[in-house]
Amino acid sequence: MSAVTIWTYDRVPPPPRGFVRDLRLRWACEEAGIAYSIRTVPFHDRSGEHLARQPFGQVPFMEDEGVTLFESGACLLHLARKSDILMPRDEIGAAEALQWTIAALNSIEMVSVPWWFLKVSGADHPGLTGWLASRLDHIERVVSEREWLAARRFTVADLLMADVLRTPLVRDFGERPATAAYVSRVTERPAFGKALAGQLAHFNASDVG
Ligand SMILES: N[C@@H](CCC(=O)N[C@@H](CS)C(=O)NCC(=O)O)C(=O)O
Repeated sequence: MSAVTIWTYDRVPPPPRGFVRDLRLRWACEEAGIAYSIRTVPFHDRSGEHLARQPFGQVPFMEDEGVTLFESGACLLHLARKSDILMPRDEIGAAEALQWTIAALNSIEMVSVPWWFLKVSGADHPGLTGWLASRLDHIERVVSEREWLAARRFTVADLLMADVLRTPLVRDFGERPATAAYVSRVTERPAFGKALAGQLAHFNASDVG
């Protein structure tokens, strides 16, 4: 039994397989060589123990030797403390990685999630669309000037930013070649491939029986 346990749903429909946020935690563990096991909560019955561990009835959440955590960003930062592959040890590199991790969540995903949610609901909001375009244009400039967000090398910030930016609707929203190259560069990492394969195998197995 491994020390780190990652919780996800027992099943989800075909989309969003490959995009459920437990993938972020799997990916971080794969990068850092941290052994992990997967446990599940029911997709259709979010109550009781699930709400005690994740107050919004979402996934992922995790456990690590008595530490229990929800919010994928918090889980990633917790895992990143265990490995300098994810988080540089020097003060400046660590501060940069922390800054860009929060930026992925609070400057990009904070806009991209409501945007795609309204889009798939058939209720496009022009103001929100313009706001997202502006944020994506700024990221396009950033990644056209540097290969990695922090510390001149891959960190947990790239893992999270690439995961936010690889959302299909976001990828299809305008031509941003530096961002496309950045997302490819980060997701070509073998650890991402293993995490993705693991999540797909998990949800595909739930179709059987
Ligand atoms: N801010 C949360 C968002 C978690 C989240 O949106 N999880 C999705 C799966 S990727 C979910 O459980 N959605 C169902 C819901 O929101 O009810 C995090 O990053 O952990």
